[in-house]
Amino acid sequence: MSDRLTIALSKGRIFKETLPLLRAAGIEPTEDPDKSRKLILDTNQPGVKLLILRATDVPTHVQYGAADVGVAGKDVLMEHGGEGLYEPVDLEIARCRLMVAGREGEALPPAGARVRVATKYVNCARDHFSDEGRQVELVKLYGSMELAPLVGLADFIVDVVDTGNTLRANGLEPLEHIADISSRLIVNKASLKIKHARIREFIAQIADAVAAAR
Ligand code: PRT
Ligand code: MG
Repeated sequence: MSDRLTIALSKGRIFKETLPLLRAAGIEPTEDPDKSRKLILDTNQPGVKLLILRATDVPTHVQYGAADVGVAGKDVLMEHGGEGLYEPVDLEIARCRLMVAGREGEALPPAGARVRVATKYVNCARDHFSDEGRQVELVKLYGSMELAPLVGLADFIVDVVDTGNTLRANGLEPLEHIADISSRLIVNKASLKIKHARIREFIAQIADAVAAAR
């Protein structure tokens, strides 16, 4: 029983980039989550299952022990707060940068001026701007943040940026760097105690695979 391992993942880029790391740990899903409608996927190992979740829900499932371990972007972890979670390995995948962006040629005004910022990262944005001594009005969105400055919903956005193509395509430009982002292996603290040997082995296998991919 204590050998069972439930792994929380999101589909898309995190699933794709985690797959080779899981393979190195001897774990192969028997189905492709982008083709299956199943939310619990079996693997070649009888005790190992994958939960397919929204990226932002991965830390919550691991925090409450619905999954023993998971893979989540540092952006999602910073926003979540990370309570109840160990974060033993930087997987060095799904890299991007958390940035402040705005309309091309429009700088942030001096601190003191009221600005409105649209983002799904309201906690990260609040912390960042308060470090700068700025009071900002935050508008919580769940996606397509790049649209907000174009339609007058906000002056600036906080979002993750990879190539910068999405910003450019919408007449926006990056203004401030908040954090370098990559995905992390996260572990439920109680699981680590109860399934110590199995999870330690899994962490070591994943860490070795990350080092080998470097
Ligand atoms: O898509 P969904 O709303 O379901 O959830 P999600 O966007 O949180 O999940 P997903 O799978 O898109 O992203 C999962 C994780 O991948 C994020 O939490 C980040 O840690 C990481 N990551 C790496 C990225 C990107 N690169 C990225 N480019 N997440 C999102 N993007 C988006 C960004 O929001 C923007 O719209 O891609 C666009 C920018 O890309 P460029 O290349 O045009 O700059
Ligand atoms: Mg997305």
